[in-house]
Amino acid sequence: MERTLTILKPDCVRKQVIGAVIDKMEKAGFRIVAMKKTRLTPETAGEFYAVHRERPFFGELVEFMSSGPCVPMILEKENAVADFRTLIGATDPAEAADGTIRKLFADSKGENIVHGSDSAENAAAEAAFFFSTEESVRVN
Ligand code: FUP
Repeated sequence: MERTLTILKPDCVRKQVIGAVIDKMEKAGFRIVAMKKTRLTPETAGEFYAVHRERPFFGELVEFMSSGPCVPMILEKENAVADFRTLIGATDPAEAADGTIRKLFADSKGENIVHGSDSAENAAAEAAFFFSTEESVRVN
């Protein structure tokens, strides 16, 4: 079993498609280990995306990610990291495969509905960013 960290981003919350997106995840075999609604500040959003600090889109990314509530979740499944990235599709929804979450729900590369960790190591760090050990205990 492997874990990945996702965030249902502020556009997902605003569009009221949290349920539809989670349904896709559960139907694809992901178990929800932890979930909460929270709101990032520009500071915490910048910390989460620190790897992109020098990129030209960093300012917009931080502004967007702190623009409203979001829903971080820890998901579990065999091969979770890679399978989840397949399920969400390419960063730019215009390039995402048919049937993927970003193709179905996202408007643009900047506002693309969901985050998905890019490695098991980053998933563990990102999970710890949002959740305590107690909150991350497996349910069944
Ligand atoms: P992904 O792993 O698909 O979430 O994409 P990246 O880690 O490359 O990018 C993280 C976030 O930065 C994206 F979700 C949206 C934003 N971004 C842009 O706004 N423009 C870009 O050209 C690339 C990324």
